[in-house]
Amino acid sequence: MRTKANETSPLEKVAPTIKRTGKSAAGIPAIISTAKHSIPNMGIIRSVTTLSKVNKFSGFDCPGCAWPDPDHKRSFAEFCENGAKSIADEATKKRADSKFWSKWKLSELSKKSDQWLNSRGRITSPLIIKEGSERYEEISWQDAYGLIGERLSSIKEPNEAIFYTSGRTSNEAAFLWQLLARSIGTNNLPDCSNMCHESSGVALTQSIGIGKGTVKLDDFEHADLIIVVGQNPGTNHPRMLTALRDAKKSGASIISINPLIEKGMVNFKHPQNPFEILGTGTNIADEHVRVKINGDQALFRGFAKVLIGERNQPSEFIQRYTSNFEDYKENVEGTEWKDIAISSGVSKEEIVRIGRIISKAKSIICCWAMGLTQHKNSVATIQEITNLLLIDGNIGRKGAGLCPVRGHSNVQGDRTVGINHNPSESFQKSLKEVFGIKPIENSGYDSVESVKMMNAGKSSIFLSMGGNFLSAMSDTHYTANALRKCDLTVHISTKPNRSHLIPGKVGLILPCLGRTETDHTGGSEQFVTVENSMGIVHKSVGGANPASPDLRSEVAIIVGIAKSIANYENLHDINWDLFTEHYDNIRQKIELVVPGFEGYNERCRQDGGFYLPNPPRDYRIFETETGKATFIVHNLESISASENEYVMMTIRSHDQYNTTIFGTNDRYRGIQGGRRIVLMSKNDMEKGGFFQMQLVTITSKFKEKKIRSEGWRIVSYDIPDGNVATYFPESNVLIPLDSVADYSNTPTSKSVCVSIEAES
Ligand SMILES: Nc1nc2c(c(=O)[nH]1)N[C@H]1C(S)=C(S)[C@@H](COP(=O)(O)OP(=O)(O)OC[C@H]3O[C@@H](n4cnc5c(=O)[nH]c(N)nc54)[C@H](O)[C@@H]3O)O[C@H]1N2
Ligand SMILES: Nc1nc2c(c(=O)[nH]1)N[C@H]1C(S)=C(S)[C@@H](COP(=O)(O)OP(=O)(O)OC[C@H]3O[C@@H](n4cnc5c(=O)[nH]c(N)nc54)[C@H](O)[C@@H]3O)O[C@H]1N2
Ligand SMILES: [Mo]
Repeated sequence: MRTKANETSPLEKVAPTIKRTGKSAAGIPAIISTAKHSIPNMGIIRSVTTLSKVNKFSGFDCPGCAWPDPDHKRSFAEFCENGAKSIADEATKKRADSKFWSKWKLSELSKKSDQWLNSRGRITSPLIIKEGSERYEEISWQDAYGLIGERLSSIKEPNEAIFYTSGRTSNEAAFLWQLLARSIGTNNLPDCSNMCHESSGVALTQSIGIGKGTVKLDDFEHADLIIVVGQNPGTNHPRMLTALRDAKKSGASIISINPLIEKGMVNFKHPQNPFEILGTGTNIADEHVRVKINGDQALFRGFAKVLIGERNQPSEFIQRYTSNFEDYKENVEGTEWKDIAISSGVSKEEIVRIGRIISKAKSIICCWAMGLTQHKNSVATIQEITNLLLIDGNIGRKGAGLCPVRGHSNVQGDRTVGINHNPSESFQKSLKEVFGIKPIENSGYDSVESVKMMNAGKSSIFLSMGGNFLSAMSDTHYTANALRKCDLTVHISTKPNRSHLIPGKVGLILPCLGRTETDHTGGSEQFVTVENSMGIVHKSVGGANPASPDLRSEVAIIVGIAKSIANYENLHDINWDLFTEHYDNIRQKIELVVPGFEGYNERCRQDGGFYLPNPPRDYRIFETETGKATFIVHNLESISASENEYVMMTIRSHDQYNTTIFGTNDRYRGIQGGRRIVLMSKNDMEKGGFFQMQLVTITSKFKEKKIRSEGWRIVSYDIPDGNVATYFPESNVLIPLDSVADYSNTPTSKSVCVSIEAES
């Protein structure tokens, strides 16, 4: 038996310090921070050459986020502080080589922090941890493929295997990954999207017939009102602040809806514009609505009440393009202001005041991210917002539309090319025509179901294309249990993370090339393609030398695995070698299977790439059941904690990329040197008898289940009473696996009922 490894980062011994924050976001501190993270990792020359290639027509796509690049004009430095951190993290000169892995027992490694683990550097060669062994050791690529092939060939039922995907994976690799899974006979393709924008996809598909947003970057310059809900762009999509600033210059107003006043929305100084850095910066948000956690459905119902009250009759758009308006209207009119105010935490007067601003606006864009998607009623909330925009036809015209802002840089592309546990009939039909793969009747497991199935012993092989499933998923201890029960876990990764420390009986780590690196698979220089948040597919080509000669591309690894599997008929009918000869051959197949990719190889080589079709945006065509955009009606809901309990959201600090921790500071929120903190209002601190930096234990409650987590510290913060905030991934231990969003099954990472007690 292997010694049990710690499933989370260790407790922190020292309390963080609180610093007064500056008046504006970005500016000089952002430049200093970029240099601080880039130079120690990459050195000066590599920093300048690598960073100069980010988001250029001839360079690589920033792995930081999915915000689009300008269609035409691109500056010398088309990246942001946090993009630079992600790039430096991948292009680091440090190495977690096989000597490192053979030196440490897993149980010892697991006592180190997530930040320490990641900062060991790039993984350089394939590794195996054998049954009962305490350490990883080197293995050859051929032996690793052979082992995976042998295990996949010997399963009795295809659903015993699970193929997870994180959202950095290119279109080419993602397409082959799903092809591999489906040729074995399973739709078990959970992905990070299940924990991220799944609720947006489900909601929008029902309402407007496409699971994506309906705006282009250019629309921002033509909008007269932009609403940013449940999103912290200053940290997570800094380049979006440039678009917001430019929109303001063209006359748009901006409303931010968030329990927190996030710094980036207050004042922004463009780090690449010397006049702005020295000047006073731009105030981004004209209005801030301090909604309480999960109060958005009610809030948007309130706005709708104002709009519907001010319109005499349904617009031409409603009559021509939508269905179910009368139902919706009745529902809105029948909702009491009292209920709206209680559920949203915002007064009727304030909602009416903001509602009138919305009512007057001619073209509205609404942007959102995780603050909306990770609650029980997320799908209902996003449909409520869609309804509001439909009232005045704010979809399918210039300067207006829905804008779910994606996270991982290719999470949207992965879905487009088939990473979906629940594929459409037409997708499976095309796979049959092109590859002869029989459509699989049942949907596969999403992330939550995968954990259940591994725990139940029904799935025993977990293969992961990137990501850090253990730390990203809810209910960390239960998820760890699931992974430990597997016969085989395989992680195709660039950097060490905690998932590697909780292998199955046998565990493999297969190191791959990252975005920044050159890829010579098949003997010539290859590039990959990605799709950003606004449906633009474009190429990405790395320029740096690979971190180790022993790395392989994600594409090459998938082909290596596929070729080592013995007994699947569908799989053997596919000429896998074709794909590693040249990636154009993969793109040709994608073009045959996925609509909208006509002339893929030619069009992706054009500067800036090409837009995928988006019928609601381009033609006001809504491919829903009724053929119209649908006002979908839900009962009003919001989470409420009982007396002496709090509703907790789990958010990102400024120094992390999801589960990758770059540092322990959250500059914009003024927290330095620690992550195990609970943001709490002054009132709640007084009421609960807590003092600043007090050590507390948090207990979450969901149905019958209670989970305790120790070693957190209270930090006084401007947050609505009754609400608290902690950082993920540390707080994922507290989110019960069964606490999920209706319809999308996304863990409710922003709605957790907790009690908090002082530690003695
Ligand atoms: N630097 C950096 N960039 C990133 C990432 C990263 O970790 N680091 N992650 C990437 C990924 S995968 C994603 S999905 C995105 C995430 O980008 P965000 O969604 O901006 O990330 P979160 O920190 O989860 O922030 C959620 C925001 O929603 C607010 N919020 C929470 N609950 C509610 C609510 O009920 N209502 C409202 N109105 N607001 C609420 C919080 O106060 C916070 O401002 O960023 C991407 N970009
Ligand atoms: N409580 C809570 N939990 C959350 C969230 C939350 O807000 N709160 N947010 C959720 C969201 S929005 C998301 S998207 C998920 C993120 O879930 P994941 O996508 O699974 O997690 P990441 O932290 O992005 O994955 C980081 C790892 O990816 C690997 N990696 C990096 N680049 C590459 C590459 O180019 N190729 C390959 N093969 N591997 C690479 C590295 O080894 C690194 O350690 O987490 C979710 N979990
Ligand atoms: Mo995400």
